[in-house]
Amino acid sequence: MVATTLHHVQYGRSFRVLWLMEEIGMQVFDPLTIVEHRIGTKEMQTSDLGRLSPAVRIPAIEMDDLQMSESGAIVQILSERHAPDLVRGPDHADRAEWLQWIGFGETQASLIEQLNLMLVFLRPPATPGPAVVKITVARLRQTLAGMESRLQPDGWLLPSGFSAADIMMGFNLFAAPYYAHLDAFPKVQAYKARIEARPAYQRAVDREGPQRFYAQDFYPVPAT
Ligand SMILES: N[C@@H](CCC(=O)N[C@@H](CS)C(=O)NCC(=O)O)C(=O)O
Repeated sequence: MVATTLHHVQYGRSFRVLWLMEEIGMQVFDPLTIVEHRIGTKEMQTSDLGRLSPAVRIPAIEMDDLQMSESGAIVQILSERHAPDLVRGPDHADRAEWLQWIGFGETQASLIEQLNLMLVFLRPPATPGPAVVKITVARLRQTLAGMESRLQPDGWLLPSGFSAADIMMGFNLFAAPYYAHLDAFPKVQAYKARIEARPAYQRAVDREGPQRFYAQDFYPVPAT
């Protein structure tokens, strides 16, 4: 058991860490303190998050011997320490793909983040530029198409099955449908359903409760 503090924003990238902890077993991270931050306010900047995260962002984690930020790195190190079945080590045939998908998680998430900034955080009189939103949605759809063409039939990202790379996509596939309809990506839709069927994912969702970030079900590209 390792006393753990997770710096968190509801359904933010720290959801990846929360879901991974549920997959590992919460008893490992006992006692667990979850520090809830208020995104989009000065609270994050004035908190002590900067001590842990060079960019002052969540997730950040503190354990006995470990202080770190960056969700991909946290997911990788916690899996290596506590869930070797979720790791594809240096000798594994899926090693390169495993690392690629962990990195891809952030390529896709950064597009969601840009859309969050433009369509959720921006307050009048500031307005998002429709052309930039349109390009960003197209780039997000490109990442979904890239997943669609590579997903294993009826499976996960890797031929060898469920891994920490899939856990990176929990945040992404929660948020992406607010900006891109998934109907055009049936394999991604089925993959999302497989993620949501996992008991550990469901326990993480129960912990989070109903999302409070998005005020509408879908954010279309603003009219020019
Ligand atoms: N690459 C980082 C990105 C972290 C990140 O941007 N987190 C967002 C929440 S999902 C955040 O803390 N945003 C606060 C801000 O932009 O001020 C990671 O994967 O952990």
